[in-house]
Amino acid sequence: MKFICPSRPLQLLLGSLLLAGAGSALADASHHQHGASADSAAIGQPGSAAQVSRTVKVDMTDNMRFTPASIKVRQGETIRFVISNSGKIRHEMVFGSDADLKAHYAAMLKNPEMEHADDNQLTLAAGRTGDLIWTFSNAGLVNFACLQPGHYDAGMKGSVTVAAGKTSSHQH
Ligand SMILES: [Cu+2]
Repeated sequence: MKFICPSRPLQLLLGSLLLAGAGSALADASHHQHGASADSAAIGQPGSAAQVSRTVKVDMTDNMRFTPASIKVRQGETIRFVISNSGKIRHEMVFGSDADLKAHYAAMLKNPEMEHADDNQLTLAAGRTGDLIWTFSNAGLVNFACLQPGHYDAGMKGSVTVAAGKTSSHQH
């Protein structure tokens, strides 16, 4: 099977128009790179099993919802998310800023076969359950979503509210 990229002739056409000096209006309509990338450290970092303070169960279903979709933690907590896919199709839980998730989702839509695996996500086949351990080091909102094509648009997203202040310890 042979694929022909439809954007290529257009780019060539645009290029020749620009060279001919007739392309200023078209140049304005060309794609602009979204430069700003959120600081990934803001959402926290992978945690270790020894640090886990709490387990939170999250269920993913084919009606494109996380249950619960709203989770509250305290700054400094390390949470073991026990994530289940009780649907019949693949789902995933990906942590990120809203901007990062949107950008990642757009990339997934362009390339649905893209395999993506990272510390901040867990992709599960139908019926599977898995763990993701995450340390929430900063107060604020950490978003999560399923970036499988169509799922994010259908509202498969949620958030973790990280309350300010370290969890109390018994240091003297
Ligand atoms: Cu999904």
